[in-house]
Amino acid sequence: MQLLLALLSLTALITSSYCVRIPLFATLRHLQHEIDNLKAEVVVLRQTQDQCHPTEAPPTDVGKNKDAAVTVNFASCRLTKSENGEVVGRVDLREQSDTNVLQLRLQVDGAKLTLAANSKHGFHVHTYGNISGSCSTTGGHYNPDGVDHASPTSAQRHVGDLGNVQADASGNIDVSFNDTYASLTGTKAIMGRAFVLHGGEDDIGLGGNAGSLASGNAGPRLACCVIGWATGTDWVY
Ligand SMILES: [Cu+2]
Ligand SMILES: [Zn+2]
Repeated sequence: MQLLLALLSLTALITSSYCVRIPLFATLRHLQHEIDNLKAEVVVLRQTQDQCHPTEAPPTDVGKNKDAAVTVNFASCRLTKSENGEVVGRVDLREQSDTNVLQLRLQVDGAKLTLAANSKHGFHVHTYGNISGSCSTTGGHYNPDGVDHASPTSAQRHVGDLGNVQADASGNIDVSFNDTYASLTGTKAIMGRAFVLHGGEDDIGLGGNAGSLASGNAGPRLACCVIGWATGTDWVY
């Protein structure tokens, strides 16, 4: 409206006499001033619109990476005879990051340990990965929770409680099994600790005495090994 009035004034001035030159210039300056004001308002309006409707693209990676890369870890060790360090077997392990299942395979040459046919033997993870002084230097069952000895399927157990393994009719051991409590990584990690194969059967904490609640009365430590990382190239389950 102001612009219209100004234009009307300008027209009137142009059609009037030469002596109104000064008011004409004043009106032109006023017009220029109005135009500058309008330009400033347009700038402010554009800025406001940008704030209400940002021009940046919204994040496009929302919801992606739900299936993070699955990693698979392997471990292995060679079981050595407690009395002389002779290799008598091996333990192989595999664990996949998207499960809580630790896969184990234990193979023992029964003749080297004179295992009886179909005999049962306690098999545990002991605390220390030190077999420099035979298997006697591996400490007790790995037990970070400070609870009693039990079976692998008990709600509460030593992390190291893997129960019993059984020899076949020839006295050899070749068993594959899973455990869902012990792990290669995290707070229940057995890495760097020791497997111990015992001469007797583990009573899984049901023997009714202190030895049962501590270690299952599984008898002498026949063979052991220190758990270390492996490539998995010779993994067989
Ligand atoms: Cu043991
Ligand atoms: Zn135990």
